[in-house]
Amino acid sequence: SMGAKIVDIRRSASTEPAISVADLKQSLTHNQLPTLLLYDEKGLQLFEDITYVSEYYLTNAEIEILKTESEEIAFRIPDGSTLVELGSGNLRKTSVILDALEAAKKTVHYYALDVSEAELDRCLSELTPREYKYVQLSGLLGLYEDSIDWIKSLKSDKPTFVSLLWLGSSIGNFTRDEAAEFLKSFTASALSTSDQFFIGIDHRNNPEIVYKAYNDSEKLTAKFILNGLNQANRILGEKVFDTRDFDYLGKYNADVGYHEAYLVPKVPIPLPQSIGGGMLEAGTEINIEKSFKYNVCDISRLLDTAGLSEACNWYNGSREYSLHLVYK
Ligand code: AVI
Repeated sequence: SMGAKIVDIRRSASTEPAISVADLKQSLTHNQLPTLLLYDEKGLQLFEDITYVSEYYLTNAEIEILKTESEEIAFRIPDGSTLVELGSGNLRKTSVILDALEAAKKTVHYYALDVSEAELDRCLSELTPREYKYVQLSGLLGLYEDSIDWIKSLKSDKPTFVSLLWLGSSIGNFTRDEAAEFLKSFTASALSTSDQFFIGIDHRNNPEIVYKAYNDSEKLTAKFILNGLNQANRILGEKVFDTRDFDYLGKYNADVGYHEAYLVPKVPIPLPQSIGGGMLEAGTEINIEKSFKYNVCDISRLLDTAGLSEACNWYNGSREYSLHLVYK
């Protein structure tokens, strides 16, 4: 393709799928399915569609911060350094930062990490008409975990200052403990003391507003969540699940501060032996996603547990969302 170079950094490139039949079987015994099922090529596109829905306030709130603070953010990213974005998805938010780096004449190598080569290619090629002179663009095909080893080897080849971007409230799709552990796994093995992390975090906002963000009137969230079943079928090698047989159910739990997305069969679904056989009863609530929200205490606890210090934070005007710059 004409786009930027894409490097496959998957540990077991193409030999082993990121989600196995055993993973599906295991999670179904707990009435769950892996969240990663949502992110096939189609799922990444559906999520992008969601980011344009006004009820999904997170993206606009984040873009507002990035636009307001773009000079400050560019100032914080050193000349000659490396910028890696975890789960880059659509690059319309990132382009705000890249444009600011270019304007500041900073030579920075930007790497977009995501799980679909086709989507990486499409999103990176949307940036190439900008013809950056200072900013260099590349793609990394792989999972979050794969990027840890990749950063380690990048650093051992040639010492470089690394900034990680983890935007879009992606941290929210981990439990609070998992999020802290995940951040620790970077700081423990891949990051040096001077390196830094930019993390976008959604807040425990008005419950009604959060609920609507995940239960939009255009029903795009429902489409996005139901599409997870298509990837499950591909992994199973047969059409076990028909999306028309399922409802989407969203619940916001303000006490614990998370939204939960469920798939609910409308009719009994026979399961193949490979995932345990038997029937998935109609009405069973199968959780496929949690979206954790953070208040100020949740954030400081996260950073304490992860052993990170905060250099700055920026809030959007209505304080629904914040961006945090942290280091170890
Ligand atoms: C990607 N992730 C942060 C989104 C979220 O808000 O949890 C995915 C999403 N799920 C439903 N709508 C959007």
